[in-house]
Amino acid sequence: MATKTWFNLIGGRWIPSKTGKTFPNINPARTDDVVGEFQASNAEDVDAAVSAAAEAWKTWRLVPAPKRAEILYRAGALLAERKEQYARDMTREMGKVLAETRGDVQEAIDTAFYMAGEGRRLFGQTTPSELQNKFAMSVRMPVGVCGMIAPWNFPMAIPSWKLLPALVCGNTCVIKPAHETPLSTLNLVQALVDAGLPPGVVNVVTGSGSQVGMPLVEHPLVRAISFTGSSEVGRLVGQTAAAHYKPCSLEMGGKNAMIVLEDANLDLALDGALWGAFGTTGQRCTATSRIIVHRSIAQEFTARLAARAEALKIGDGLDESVQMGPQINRQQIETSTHYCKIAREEGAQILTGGHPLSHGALANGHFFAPTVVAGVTSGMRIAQEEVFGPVVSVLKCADFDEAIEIANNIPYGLSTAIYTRDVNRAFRAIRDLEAGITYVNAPTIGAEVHLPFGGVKQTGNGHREGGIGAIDFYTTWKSVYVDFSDKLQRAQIDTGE
Ligand code: UN1
Repeated sequence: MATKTWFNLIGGRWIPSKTGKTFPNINPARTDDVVGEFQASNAEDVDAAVSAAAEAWKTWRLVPAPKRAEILYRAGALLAERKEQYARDMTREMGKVLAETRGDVQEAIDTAFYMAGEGRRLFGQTTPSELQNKFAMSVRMPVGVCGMIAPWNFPMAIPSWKLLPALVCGNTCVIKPAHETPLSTLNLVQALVDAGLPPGVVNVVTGSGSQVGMPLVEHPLVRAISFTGSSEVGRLVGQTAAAHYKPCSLEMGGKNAMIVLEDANLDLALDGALWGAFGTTGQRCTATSRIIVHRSIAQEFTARLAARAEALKIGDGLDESVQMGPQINRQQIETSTHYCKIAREEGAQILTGGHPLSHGALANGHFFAPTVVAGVTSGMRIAQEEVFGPVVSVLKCADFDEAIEIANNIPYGLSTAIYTRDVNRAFRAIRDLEAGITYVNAPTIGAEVHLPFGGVKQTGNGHREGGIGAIDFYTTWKSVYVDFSDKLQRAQIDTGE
């Protein structure tokens, strides 16, 4: 079968890049399977897309928000109809198992319905004026053209977190999907187009970070930037946006801790650890990558975790019986391998895994064995740096206070979890864990779309996706004063004294 070629969406037309070049999208479970050819775009394509978005903004911003929302409702319904196909496409381009890619599409459906609901809210405030016969209020205004750069690990959910709130607020968008997973973003945008989104309101430009991402961040007509990805690239994006005084939302790394206290339900904690560490092959910024276990139960917990990790069925995520798919590419396999080597050199013990898998049906894919590292202490690099693979470290703690101290002793602050049946300690953990998200008796993954998503410290720069945080980012406040006194009234001066 001939490989299908996919195009950029610019001004409502699916068109090739000005470069005339494409790049292949490769299935990470079987690298001889090419999902499609995608446009290898450059700054010229970005410029065309931004111009189309700027033109479309003139009318889109005037469409009443509840009407904009109707398009989101229809898009949500279309995504629900197409869920199975889009999930299969996603497993093929990204690798995670079908149950998870169905969840990823579901997250976009949830976002569509939630953000459509916001179309009838977008509340501002009315407030008394300090002067007589004067009315004061604040209203949310759209920002303008928004530039978005998405990661490959949630190829539909995360683009939906960016596009859908931006749209309901009256912005127009140019999105660069991750180089590894452009199809899922195109699928999401196809649903929006089929739902009646006017031309130019969303534009998609595929390609690399340097050729597409950076020109998008730098473009003078782009008013705000939303980026999800590595801390390394995020720093560059943030600095560039700052140089142009653009609001910029960065969502980056994590080194998420799960605390398991001595009174925890151990079976439950094990289920959580397995899902948190090896779901999405550990390639979530919320992945459980450190488990801090009370020393009295550490031996039993670690042995059982290693046994369960070893028993996971690894393979092509399109096979319903497979529990963990491949990593996204060769480079990620090298990173996982490298960190296992570092852990050994630091004196930690690899209880299971620690190496790529290439036997039998796994020969053509980027597979890595689920890995449990024991004997880890908080200062080790394996306990400090993000691996973004199926590698989890177990650390011991003497008590609750030490557990919190270890959990907080990292540069990141995205997600955290605590397993305990003691409500007092659970609430202290909620208060004391330095993170944007804390779970009690559940693993570090599983955020829902109507709550703020993001973190503290080097995880982000203070913005939130999801929930009302997204509406805050994609709108700007306008304060409005209406003076009906028919005379000049001077604030702070005509005080009536
Ligand atoms: C990510 O880890 O990059 O909470 C996003 C979760 C998902 C989203 C994760 N709903 O794990």
